[in-house]
Amino acid sequence: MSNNESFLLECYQLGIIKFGKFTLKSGIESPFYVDLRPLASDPKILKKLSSFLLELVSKENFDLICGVPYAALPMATAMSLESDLPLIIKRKEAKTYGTKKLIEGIFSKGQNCLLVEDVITSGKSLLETIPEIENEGISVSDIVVVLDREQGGKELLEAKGFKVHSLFNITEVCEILRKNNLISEEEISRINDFLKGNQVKFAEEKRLTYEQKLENANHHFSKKILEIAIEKKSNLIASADVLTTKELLDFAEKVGPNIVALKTHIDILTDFDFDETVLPLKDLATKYNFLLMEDRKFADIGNTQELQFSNGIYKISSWADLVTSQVIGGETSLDCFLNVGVIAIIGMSSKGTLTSSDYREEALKIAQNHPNVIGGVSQNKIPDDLLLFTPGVNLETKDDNKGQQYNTPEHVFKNLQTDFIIVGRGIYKANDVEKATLEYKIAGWNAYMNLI
Ligand code: 5BU
Repeated sequence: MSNNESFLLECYQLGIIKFGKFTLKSGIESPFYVDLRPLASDPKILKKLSSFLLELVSKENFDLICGVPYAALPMATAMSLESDLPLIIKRKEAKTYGTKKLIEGIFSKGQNCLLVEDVITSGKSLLETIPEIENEGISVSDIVVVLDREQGGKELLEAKGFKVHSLFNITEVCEILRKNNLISEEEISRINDFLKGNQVKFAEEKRLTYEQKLENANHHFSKKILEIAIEKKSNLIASADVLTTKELLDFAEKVGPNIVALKTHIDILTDFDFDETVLPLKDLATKYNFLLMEDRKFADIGNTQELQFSNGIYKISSWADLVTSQVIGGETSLDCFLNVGVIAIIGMSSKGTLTSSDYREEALKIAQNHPNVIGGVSQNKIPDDLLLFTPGVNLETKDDNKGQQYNTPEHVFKNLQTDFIIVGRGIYKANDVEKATLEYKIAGWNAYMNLI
């Protein structure tokens, strides 16, 4: 990952760019909204930003530096501190008393000033600002901007003889966010349309309700999980990534009343014993009405998967209601999964995953065609005929330093229209597991209710 790319991702976490439907001052509806002001509230980011901006020009060419108010003021200040270029301040309106000055600070006629702007859109506000500076006898030749929205501003200023140096343009931003699974193909195509000057059509973001999905469901386990969701008002799956049978059973007892399914990695238990582990777990699943989902992620030829599914010490087929499987072995490799609901791995939540959009497209075809498959795990929207399961959900953190990438329940419902959230450490590492379960249950359910 380039420096620029990782820096952009850091900035993105501060919420500086949002996708959706925004009405601009002009009344036009834009598919994205940019506000760089939060960058100034993070000193480390502001410092890095100032270095990146200074790298765009040779500071020897300038005597002064000036930010266009207000968003670029802290940026220009940080750049002045780093480069030793003296700062001048341009007021938004001239003072009505005293000196009536528009430019504050120490400068002399004939000096060349580097202008700093946060976002360039049409370029009109810069074209108003520049003459006000030039009126004081200061010359302006270069402008550095953090983000070029690619709506003609850069070209307009360059046609007038100014050099515009931008750190990012919106196309690069989209590309970086797409590579990191932070923006959907649909959003990108809307932005491309918008940049081409076309009016953007926003589809009504209505999702199917669990009741509607239940009506359309054909598989025993897709019906079952939807019925539980409706009955418990929950779309929460707790991931029990614990190491002993005791911890697993204690955890199931605590989360059981509020979840639709308990997800296991049964092979990480250090003391697995079929009778001691599986039988009481099945009892708890019956007692609290949740499904057992074994996150085995099968990834082999059909014959081997069949052996792995029913044999060995775990005998998964005898107790799991749902299993996860890769589809890398092709459609026929899924034939062996009888009497369970298969959840196909379409896209992964980890940084650098190879589940590219081409891969996901092919994986979805297999998932949609196979009668054993009830849904998919993905970080992107999937078609309505499959249930969407989304891990990488945490209310508190953004990553785990091991490649996991987290989003909030609200984000995944709104942006992916997910059906079920999968939460591991957010719950099993919490001091109060029951309280954390309720928090995630309520956050997931409210996020769903807001969309229907
Ligand atoms: P966490 O503690 O909330 O990060 O746990 C997430 C669980 O979901 C964990 O058991 C993973 O194996 C699982 N998971 C995931 O995190 N991301 C994926 O893309 C897939 C599974 Br597929």
